[in-house]
Amino acid sequence: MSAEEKVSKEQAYGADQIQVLEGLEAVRKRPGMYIGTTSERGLHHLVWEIVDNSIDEALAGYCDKIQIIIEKDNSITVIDNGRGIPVDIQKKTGKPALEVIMTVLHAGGKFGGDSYKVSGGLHGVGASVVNALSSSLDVYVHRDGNIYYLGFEKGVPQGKIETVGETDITGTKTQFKPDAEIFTESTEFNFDLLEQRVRELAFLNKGVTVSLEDKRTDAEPVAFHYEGGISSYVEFINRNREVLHEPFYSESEDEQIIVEVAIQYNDGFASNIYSFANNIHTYEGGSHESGFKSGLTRVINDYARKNNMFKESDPNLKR
Ligand code: 0RA
Repeated sequence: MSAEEKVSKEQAYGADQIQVLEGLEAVRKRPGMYIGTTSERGLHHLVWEIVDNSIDEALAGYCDKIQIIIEKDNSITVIDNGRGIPVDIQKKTGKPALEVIMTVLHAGGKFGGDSYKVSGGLHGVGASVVNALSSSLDVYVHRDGNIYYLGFEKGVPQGKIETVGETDITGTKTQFKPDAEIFTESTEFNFDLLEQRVRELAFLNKGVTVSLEDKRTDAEPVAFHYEGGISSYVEFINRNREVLHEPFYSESEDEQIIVEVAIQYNDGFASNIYSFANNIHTYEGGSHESGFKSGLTRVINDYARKNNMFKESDPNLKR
């Protein structure tokens, strides 16, 4: 590298650093713009932003275990057995991928790579926002036989990545403590609230074990793992009802869009449809849900007509 090249590279690096610091400052100044609210809900949202990255690693096929631990001091540890966040220097930024993921806003789409972030939190803003809103955040990466460490305070890296040991596993461990200066209402995590979503994530991501442990109490950790995925979910929803059959299940893919459906009728007359898109419960439905309803109604009507289950004069079933 020539002297000029070196200077221009250093300037680019300096400009980059300023952008990062400005980004972190923007998040801390208006956290609501990034996580919706700094209430209990926003506090818990931080957990899902970190867990989503592990879920994405699971969706990519590299991770089948995610552990969430509420520590005694109400910090949160998330451990996955994925590939480990890359620590090598990125060409584009001249910085380690790990540092970029943890400090650059919207390093979504995913982490500036060519794959897209699939699992979405409510706002899908990523680890850097959690980092900015945490008094401390520590990442340990197990990768290539080494354990790498990088620590942050209020999003700012406290040094360079260090090698702190050797390992024969791969994965990422992130521990963060939400900043009490930001979460002024409460920095205490609610086990039941976390457990509900942990169970849901396990139903929605079949084969992935998601566990939750509360070190503030001496309760046993809970772990959820459903080989049946959303089929297990409908069985769970119907657990206190008379069911009429085993769940019907179908999965298909078209133009990289994967659709999964599980149906199980019970002896009641109320219909409950739960729809999700990218792991997010779409409470108000949408074209995915209404399209499904129309399709199901049409198929049932066609079947019933063809098999003379209606009288000629009977109207079709309505959706
Ligand atoms: C390999 C490549 C990339 C990310 C990861 C592994 C990875 C990230 C996280 C975050 C939490 N756990 C993780 N485990 C693995 C980058 C891929 C890309 O840029 O598309």
